[in-house]
Order: sequence, then C-alpha cells, then structure tokens
Amino acid sequence: MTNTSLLIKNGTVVNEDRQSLADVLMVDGIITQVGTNLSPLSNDTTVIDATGKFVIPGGIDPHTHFQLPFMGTVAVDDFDIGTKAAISGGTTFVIDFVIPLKGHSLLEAYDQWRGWADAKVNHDYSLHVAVTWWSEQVAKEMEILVKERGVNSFKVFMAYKNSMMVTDEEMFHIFKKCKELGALAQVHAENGDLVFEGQKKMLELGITGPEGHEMARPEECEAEATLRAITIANRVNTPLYVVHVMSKSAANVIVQARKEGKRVYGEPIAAGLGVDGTHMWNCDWRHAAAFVMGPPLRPDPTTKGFLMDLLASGDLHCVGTDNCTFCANQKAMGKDDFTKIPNGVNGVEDRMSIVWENGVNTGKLTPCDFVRVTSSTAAKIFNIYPKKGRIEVGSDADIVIWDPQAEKTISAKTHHHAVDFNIFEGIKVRGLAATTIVAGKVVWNNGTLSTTLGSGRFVPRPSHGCVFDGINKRDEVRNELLRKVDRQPYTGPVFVPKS
Ligand code: URQ
Ligand code: ZN
Ligand code: ZN
Repeated sequence: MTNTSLLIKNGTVVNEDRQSLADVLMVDGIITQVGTNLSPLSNDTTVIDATGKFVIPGGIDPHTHFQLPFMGTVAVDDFDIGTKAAISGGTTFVIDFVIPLKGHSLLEAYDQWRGWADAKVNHDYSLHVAVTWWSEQVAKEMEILVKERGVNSFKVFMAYKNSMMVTDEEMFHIFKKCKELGALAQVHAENGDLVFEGQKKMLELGITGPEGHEMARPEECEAEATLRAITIANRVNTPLYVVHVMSKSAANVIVQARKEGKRVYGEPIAAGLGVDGTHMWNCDWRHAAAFVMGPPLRPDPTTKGFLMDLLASGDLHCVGTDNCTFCANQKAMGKDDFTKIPNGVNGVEDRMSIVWENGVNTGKLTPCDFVRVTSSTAAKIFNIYPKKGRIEVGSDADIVIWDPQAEKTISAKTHHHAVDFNIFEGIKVRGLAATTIVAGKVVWNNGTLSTTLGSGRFVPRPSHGCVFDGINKRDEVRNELLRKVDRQPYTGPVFVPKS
C-alpha cells in the first residue's frame, strides 16, 4: 500500500514555545520531518505552499457537548456536524462530555456516547465523564473508566439543582477518588441553591425573559462556588480544572488561589472572549435567548478583555467553547419562562478566529501564545501532548495552515453549524484557517470540506498527567506539619449532661 504523504513548504511553523520558517513532511498521518528545504517523499506527495502563512498544531477544544440530551431536547450540532464545524475553523480535536443521569451507570453512559461519536466524528476526539451522583458503584465505575476506557478527567456540576448537582460532601468524595485514580477533577462552578432561589425570585417578579437568566445568577454565585470547589480540592490536595470561567470575579478567585500555590486551572470559552451578556437584554426574544448558557455571559462589557488578559498572563489556561446548540424552536420551550430555555451556545467553528482577533490582533497574544491557549496547554493538561498540540517529529499530523490576513464576517448564513443562530453574528475577524489537515489528509481547503464520516478515532488519555506532578510531595510535606501535642491528661472535673 503506497504511503500517503504531504509536504507543507515555506510556512512559519508555530509551536507554543517557538516559531520558525520550516517545512513539514507527514507520512500516513504522522509528522516525519520538520526542517528547511525538505523534499517530497515521492511523486505522489501532495505539496502545499504556505508562504506568508502560519503552520500551527490543530486546535484542541476541551469542552463540547455534541448532540447532548439536555433540558428536554437534544443539542443540534451532532458529532458529524460539530466536528465539521470544528475543522472549518481550525480545530482538529475535541473532548466532549459523557453526562449520565443521576443514579445511572457511568459506564453505560460512556458506552452510549462512544456509540454516538465513533460513528460520526470527522476528526479524533476524547471524552470527559460527568459524575452526577456518588456511591460505591460510582467509585468502582470511575476506576474502570480510568484503568480500562482511557478517561482521565471527571466533571462535577455544582449547579442544576435536582438534576446534575452534587453536594459538597459528594464533591469531596469524588475529588478524593479523582486523586486516587490520577484523574483531573473538573467543575461547573455555580451555587446551584442560590441559582434556584434566584430563578424563583425572578419569576415571582414577573421577569420571565432571558434577562432574568443572568439576574437570577449574578457573578457572585459563580465566584463563591469557584472558591468552594477550589477549597475542597485543596483540602483533598488534588488538581482542579474550572470549566467555562465566565466572569471577572470567578477569574480573580482562580488568580488568587494560584498565587496561594493551589493547583487550579481555568478555562474561558470562545463566547466569553468574543461577546458579553448584554445581548440577553435585546428586545428580540430569539436573539436574547440565543445567549442563554450557564454560567451566564456577563453584562459587564469589559469581561472579555479581562479574560483575554489572563490567558496572555497564563493565569487562565486553555480556551473551550461549551458548544451546546439549540435552534429557535428549541430555545422557545422557554418563551414564557427563561428557566426552561435550553442552556447553550455555539463556538466550536469560530473559537480560533475569535481568539486570534481578540488576542493576537490586539497585541495581547503572540502567535506562540495563540497555540498555547488553543491547543498545546489543553493537550498537556489532558495528557495527550505531544501526540496532539505540537508540530514535531512523531506527533499526529493534525495541522492547520493559518492565514493571518484572511478575513470574514461571521454569520449563521455561512457557518457550518446545524444551529440557526450564531452568537458572533456580524463580527468581522481577521485570521482564518485556510487549510485544515487531519491525520495527514486535507479535510478543509479554501472554504471546502472534504471529510470522511466516522474517520476520527477515540484517543484514550492516560492517568497521572503533568497536573499531578508534585502532588504526592505536597501530601508528605502537609502530613509532616500535622503533629499531635504530647501533654499530661486532664484530671479536673467533667460536666455530665442530664439524660
Ligand atoms: O453546563 C454545561 O456545561 C452544559 C450542560 C452546557 N450548557 C451550558 O449552558 N453551559
Ligand atoms: Zn457547565
Ligand atoms: Zn459544558
């Protein structure tokens, strides 16, 4: 069987740590050479000229919900359309979420998600697993998922009272199990009890529109839960990954915790970096409802610049999307009561351009930073680096030829999502994926997709990744500080309560 080979010439190769003019040769889906003046492997080698363009590792989106059954419906971007949209924007790997119903088997849910995804994905993927309840069975299934199914990350929800929400006690035990297994604990950090009470108050006041969504759960509900989750993880001494950091106050909690030496990572999402929550006050109900997600986009218009600054400084780490999309008719399930609007927004197609436009084109991020926050850090945190997230010999040939001068105006009329609304509608971005290569094959070029349904593979993620480096030593040091005092026994009178 002849080798499939592809050579990218004259581009600027950008990894998170350095960039340089170099050619890249890949054979049968693996990078085999990176250097200057490379020659084709044979006459059959496809050669692409990348003069004036960047050659970057394919984007990694660590947070998607393709075809998620949620709030009485199912997200419309499925694993086919979602991964096509990803490819068109320069993302070549996503980590989606298995979300078992409370009381249901995690393993059975995992198998169900594998069945959905394996049949449809157009690029490689992996799966986090949500832990929506706690029992000996859950503990056992978490162990099987880590040791036999390639899962190294588990998410708990502190919101969604009466459905996916767990208690602090349950979170403590789940985090302890994560530590024992060398699996990263992730959290959706909102105070679910306060959200529940806030929603009741809004409805009592007759506020049923999307504007009630954010007013029911202001940033302090996110910040308080973020601190609580960080505290519980720190008491367990296990690393914590805070998904969809949506506010300045929650971000500041993470910054402060990191200054105190706590092992915590923060994930802003494309929506929070590109738009804000003022849209939920739009007079057009459909427009306003499109921006409803949890935690909410914040009405403070300075939030997106603040979050981008923290990506630049390294206090926030990698950009997800939380892509979980619902069409107008689905969002309209909440037309008379915002608490019934299915929560979720798009992002997986536009993530990379939104970060480039708001990060690189503003001078906040260098091209190396761009690779760091859209690809390599997620690969490191979830322990698949440098297989993914880097252009070097031996890495997977998931590569994007990035055109920093190409422009487009984002629109639902032209996007590849299944959803009928785009939260970035009308935003002009400069910096696009000109060519996307997956497993050494061109799957996107000059606006045309050429994907193969189901060609992507599930990528198992080993436990005990770099996020656990030094954790055991921390235990040793902490335990040395816990010393009992040798003292003479108390011999005075003792109160006896009346029975
Ligand atoms: O909470 C999540 O991350 C899932 C259910 C998607 N929906 C959302 O609004 N974020
Ligand atoms: Zn969430
Ligand atoms: Zn999510």
